[in-house]
Amino acid sequence: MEEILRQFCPLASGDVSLSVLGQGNINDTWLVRSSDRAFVLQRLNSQVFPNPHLIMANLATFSRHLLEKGSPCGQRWENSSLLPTRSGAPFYTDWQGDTWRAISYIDGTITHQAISTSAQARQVGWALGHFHHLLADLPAEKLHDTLPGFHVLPRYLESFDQVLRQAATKRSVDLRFCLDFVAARRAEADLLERARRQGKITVQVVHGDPKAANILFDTTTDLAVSLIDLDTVGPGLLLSDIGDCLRSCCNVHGEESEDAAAVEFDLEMCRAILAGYFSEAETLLLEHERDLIFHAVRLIAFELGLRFLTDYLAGSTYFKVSHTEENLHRALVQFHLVQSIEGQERGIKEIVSDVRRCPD
Ligand code: GN1
Ligand code: MG
Repeated sequence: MEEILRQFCPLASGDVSLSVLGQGNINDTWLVRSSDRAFVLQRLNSQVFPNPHLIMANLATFSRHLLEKGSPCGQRWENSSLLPTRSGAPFYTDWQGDTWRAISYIDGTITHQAISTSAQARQVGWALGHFHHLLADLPAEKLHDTLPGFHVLPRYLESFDQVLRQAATKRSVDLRFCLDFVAARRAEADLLERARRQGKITVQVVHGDPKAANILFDTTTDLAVSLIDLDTVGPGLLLSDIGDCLRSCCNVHGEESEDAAAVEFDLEMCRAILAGYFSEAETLLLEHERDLIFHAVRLIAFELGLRFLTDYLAGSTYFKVSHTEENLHRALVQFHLVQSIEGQERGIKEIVSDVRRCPD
């Protein structure tokens, strides 16, 4: 680690403290503190992100854009940026071929693994809307697609089918539930993709992973300060981001809930998030796109469950796990969330039309 730290700052040993930051499913992250500086150090998962130079190029492009736009927005707002190595490179490759990079640390902030109040939920929506608003005039083709097929549900179904054909996993009760769940819903899975192909929905620069834990809140005011984890920022659908944010933040039990059957989609959180979003990004979404919000949240929860399930069947090589059944349990949590979303279709659609008429 000393060798790696030396790439980013001239530290004498003993002068520095390292602590694990966050609970990401993909990369490894630490907070590095010394007497005169603090920064975030990350080891990128090279299996998930095999082209680190494209990610760093994207980071540089949209960071420049955000810096140029930096107009006041009525509350504290900061964007993290890439810190080059001491020799001026955007990242460091170690002797094992792993990629390391440093990112600025936004002090005086915390993350919430799950959202617990509607004030926080409103802030979540505002922050996502603000992020979309800031990036709305950055042409999507200026960014590389770092994860081809990301959030393309029919592609995930194809790889699920392929993995399932080869899997020799014992069919437990939970696994059978998940397989039946997928079989019953796969026919309508290409709804958003079809609309995208027909040019009916907006492709612009999106975050790609706006889950609860990727939003920084000010430690004192509990107001949103930043969206972090920017590796998936790139061309995508506003509806995927909105859906993913609702999927994560309206599940107040959290993604790692022990009791999958107790997981629910919380309508009051949904109302507060959408009100916050539309207060900041009213004009970005077309009228008929708003009508698709219910499907966007339903489908992205289904997609994440399917991704966890596929990874479970493939031997958990994508998402980090601490035990062999973890990805199956995560899939169950998402599928129970889908059921709760489906059961509240009317309520969710009513909220969408309420907040569109009166975002405040
Ligand atoms: C992964 O980076 P991290 O761990 O926050 C995943 C997201 C999922 C999320 C679920 C690149 O995000 O798509 O929604 O786990 N990121 C990637 O927690 O696959
Ligand atoms: Mg991520």
